[in-house]
Amino acid sequence: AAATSRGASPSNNASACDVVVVGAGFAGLYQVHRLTKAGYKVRAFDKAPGVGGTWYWNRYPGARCDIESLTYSYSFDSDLQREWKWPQRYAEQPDILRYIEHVADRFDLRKHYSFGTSVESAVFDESAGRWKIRTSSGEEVSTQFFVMATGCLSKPLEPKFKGLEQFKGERYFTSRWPHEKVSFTGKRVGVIGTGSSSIQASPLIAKEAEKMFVFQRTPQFAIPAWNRAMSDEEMRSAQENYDEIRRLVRQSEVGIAYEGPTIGAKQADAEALEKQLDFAWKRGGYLMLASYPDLVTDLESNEIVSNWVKNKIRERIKDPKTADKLMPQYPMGAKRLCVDTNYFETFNRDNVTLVDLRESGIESFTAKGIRMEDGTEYELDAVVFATGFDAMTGALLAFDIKGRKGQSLRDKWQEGTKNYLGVTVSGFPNMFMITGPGSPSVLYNMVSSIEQNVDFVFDTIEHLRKNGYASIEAQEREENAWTKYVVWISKQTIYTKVKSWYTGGNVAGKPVGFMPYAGGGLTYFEYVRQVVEDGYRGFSLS
Ligand code: N01
Repeated sequence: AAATSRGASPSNNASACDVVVVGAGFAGLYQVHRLTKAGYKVRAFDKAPGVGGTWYWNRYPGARCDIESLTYSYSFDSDLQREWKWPQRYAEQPDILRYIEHVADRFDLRKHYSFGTSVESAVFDESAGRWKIRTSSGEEVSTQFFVMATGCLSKPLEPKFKGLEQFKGERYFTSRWPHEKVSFTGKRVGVIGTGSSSIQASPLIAKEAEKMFVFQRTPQFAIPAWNRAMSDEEMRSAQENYDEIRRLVRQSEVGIAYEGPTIGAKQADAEALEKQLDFAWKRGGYLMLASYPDLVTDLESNEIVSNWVKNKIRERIKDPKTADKLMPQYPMGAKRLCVDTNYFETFNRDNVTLVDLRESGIESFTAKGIRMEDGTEYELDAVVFATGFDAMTGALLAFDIKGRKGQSLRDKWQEGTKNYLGVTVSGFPNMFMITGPGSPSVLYNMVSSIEQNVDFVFDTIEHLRKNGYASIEAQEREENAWTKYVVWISKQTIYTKVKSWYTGGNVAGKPVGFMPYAGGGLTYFEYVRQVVEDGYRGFSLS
């Protein structure tokens, strides 16, 4: 099916299609599903040999989702959600991967993909009004539309440590974990980083290793997951009440099913505050940040809750000196809040040492381990890099994307991520990003924000087809206004108070700004709905 009745039409070339989708994670698969079901000719690519996206790569011990599985799952098909059984409250990586594989099979999506194939360049041909996509297999595909479903946290960050090449021990990245079991038994292991990945992996590595050293640059907040198996009864009840679960998700600004207080933390009296925080703590997980509605916008309220949480963390650590070192010193949630199982208790073990990089930094790697600036040496058999990602823009800028007049996205974004609605970029017609910078993405339940963005892209392509348009492009003026609005909103929040992957501050040389849309999912969805209702306000259709 040719996508539009007017404008550029596919040539007879077998490599021509309506839409190219990059990525086989939650976003890419759903996009491919929506488009192919409606008859579009789609070519899709992923550099991994299989589906799963982030859940394909992140196989480190303890990897699991920090959003409850009942909501961290597709809502687009009621049979799918009624039939699937989640074994645990927070699913672990193998279960999430199994779910994604099931979806790929159920909707027969694999046949549209070339796996093990990276996209190496995408160039907009202005005279033809089409994109030329070149892949690692040497193929060139001509397409009318081009969707980057490449994920927010998919380009690993590999910090350059002096002397790393000399190190003779084993090296692992949490974000590229081997498929076979890695054994740490009898080994001295160094873990670098204390973000979500390390917080999940370290307690399990500590159980195996002879000795584990955690190299911490910034202490993190973590809330217990209180993970547990889902009983048959609980799962059955959820399956029967899925409409209600999704309704609660849809009315929440963070995309998680919950109902919370309507006043701010600083307005609550002491007794009510204690009761609410105790309730939130016992419920556990990411929702601690939603225990009061003003925690990301009001520093005073945030401080009240941050201090309460720090006291809870302190109770979990036996040695007061270690506890001091593990105390976060920024507003809770400004860096992505972590969800843990026995993280802080891990530092009570005799075989675990916290190495505080604020006291002395890493001077270099040596053949045998790590030498610190103060001369201390740690002999290590293995090092685990849990050093995070070049988030939000890493995958979008990983290869050359060239729009009108040969302008590259890298050049356009040199000083920041200009975009319209987080889905489109002026100068790059018919190109879409799923959960790109400027959309709620990582501040919302990822699967739900993916579904909304994918539906928007699909509806837009359908709108063009039905109305005889060949092209859609964000107008520069609207793009500037949206970009300014995203920055303005971020400045009303705690998120800009600390360096993090949200701001780009974790990557040397990356422009620092706040990338996701922080105004809340509901507000964003309503904004996008209005744009569409106003006849795609801010877009040029031709
Ligand atoms: O990465 P991170 P992550 N020397 O960037 C440190 C999602 N996720 O992979 O904070 C020393 O959070 C760095 O230190 P600092 C989730 O959204 C979800 O853990 O920059 N240390 C930090 O401690 C999460 O937020 C799940 O000072 C260095 C750590 O490495 C996001 O992915 C599980 C360093 C990186 O932490 C990223 O999490 C896992 C250096 N040169 C991930 N460079 C769940 O669903 C970096 N660090 C639960």
